[in-house]
Amino acid sequence: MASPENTLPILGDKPREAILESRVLIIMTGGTICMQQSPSGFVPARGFQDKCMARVPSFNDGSEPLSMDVVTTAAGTVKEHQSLRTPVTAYGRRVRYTVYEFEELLDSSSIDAKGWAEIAQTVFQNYTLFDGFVILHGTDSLAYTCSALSFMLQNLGKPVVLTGSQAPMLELQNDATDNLLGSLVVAGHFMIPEVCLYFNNRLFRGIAITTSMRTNVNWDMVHRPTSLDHFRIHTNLDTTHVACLRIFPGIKPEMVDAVLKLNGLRGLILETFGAGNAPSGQDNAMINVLASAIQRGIVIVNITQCLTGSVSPVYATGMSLSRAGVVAGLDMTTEAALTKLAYLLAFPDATPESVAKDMSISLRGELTESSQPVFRHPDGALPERVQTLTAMGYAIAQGDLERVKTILNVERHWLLNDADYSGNTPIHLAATSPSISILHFLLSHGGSVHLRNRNGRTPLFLAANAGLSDHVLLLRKSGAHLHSDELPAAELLARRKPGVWGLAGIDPCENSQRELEENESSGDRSRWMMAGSAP
Ligand code: ASN
Repeated sequence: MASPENTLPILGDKPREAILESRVLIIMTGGTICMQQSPSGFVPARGFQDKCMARVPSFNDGSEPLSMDVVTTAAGTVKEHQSLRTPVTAYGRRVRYTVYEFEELLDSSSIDAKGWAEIAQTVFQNYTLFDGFVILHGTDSLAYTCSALSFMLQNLGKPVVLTGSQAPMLELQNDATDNLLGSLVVAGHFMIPEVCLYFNNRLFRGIAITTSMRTNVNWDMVHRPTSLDHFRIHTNLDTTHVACLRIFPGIKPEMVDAVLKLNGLRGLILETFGAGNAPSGQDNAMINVLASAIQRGIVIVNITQCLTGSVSPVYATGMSLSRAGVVAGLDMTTEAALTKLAYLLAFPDATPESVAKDMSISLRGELTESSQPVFRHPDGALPERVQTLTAMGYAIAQGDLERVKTILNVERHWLLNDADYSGNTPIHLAATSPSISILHFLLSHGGSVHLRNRNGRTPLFLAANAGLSDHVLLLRKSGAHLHSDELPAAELLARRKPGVWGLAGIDPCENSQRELEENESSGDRSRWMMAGSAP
């Protein structure tokens, strides 16, 4: 496929391709990974970047970044941060990163909804400045935080990778180094727009195990936002009116009733046996207790205690639970179910019916709906892959929406993230396609607006460069912003020919030529991003 890009100025003495690097913000919340021994046992310690990363060659190639990175705290205060770079990875990029430490570093057993909100706010405040985020966290409540963030971060377009360790990074033998390096590589290289957990060389979906990986990403399993909307956060979870109860042999209906009568309770996760079974009790007493709570407006969700498998009404006891109005949580984990319930109940217009309905459908890939099609990975069948990409590129260039639909709909969603030899994804090509409806179609099927081609260009840059205002507006509406590395070139082009650059977030009148030169010479592009485009 031909590149749709015009020739652009090359900044500095190296071709842009040679300097392509990803920027990752590491958010340190605490946990064993940063802990040190104290008289009272292990406690979180500050100074992780200097103490644990700066002296390790795989985390520091020794090159000084030209500028400081700018990090905005959850409360909105802007702070300058020293950044470091990894050596060039197997994927031909360096990852430039900085560690931002929370004011209070926690043992994760103490985290609550306030801590989750602080993480979400920090990602939100820094969203346009970084390509991906790594959250360092303790392992005790890691699964809960992953699930909560999956619901709190809406229309997420960039990777958010959580990790931690069982042994502190400063211990001679630890699992922290591999977990951190792996997370950094995933956040800096793979456009997986989800909250993920990286541990022990495996990548998991934040709300359910998704895939094992080293270098192979099963792209068809990646959950992508399909609404044409900006990234936003929802930090209000109702964690105080939900509870979780594990069924055990001999559990009395009175015990379940006592929990269901707790003051103000709005939702209960019931961890049942096998495919969703619970003892029905003498004369159906258990079912009656559950049914009357549901009538009082309490949402009860059925989750299996088994590590794999799904709740399905194959047994009579399971059937009677669903007849009583208990929602089948299918294959959701307890953590996902509990945080999802807290998320849904916090909406001002939530009703027991609306919450019950949403609990059984997949919002972030947290459960497998039985009707959901299972996609097959192309297994790296190169010639077919290239043929399909070429056919797609041709259809986009021709503005042939029907053909684009046909190609994508034949189990080929992996195409959305794939790129031709110039690094252009279908979204890059659609950004300059004669048919805006192709761009609309690909975006609403989950194409990423944040991937950059080999020249480091985003689809937004290409659309603005081509002067296509409708394409620019649609991309902006879908959360696109210019990458900090593109801003000097965009400013230069906008000055020569304003065209539609204003719509892309560039305001040449606001920033004088002198400022541009100063910023280019100091390499401080982060500030341009802040002035140029808001999330
Ligand atoms: N107690 C620690 C925590 O969750 C455990 C760990 O990180 N391995 O913060």
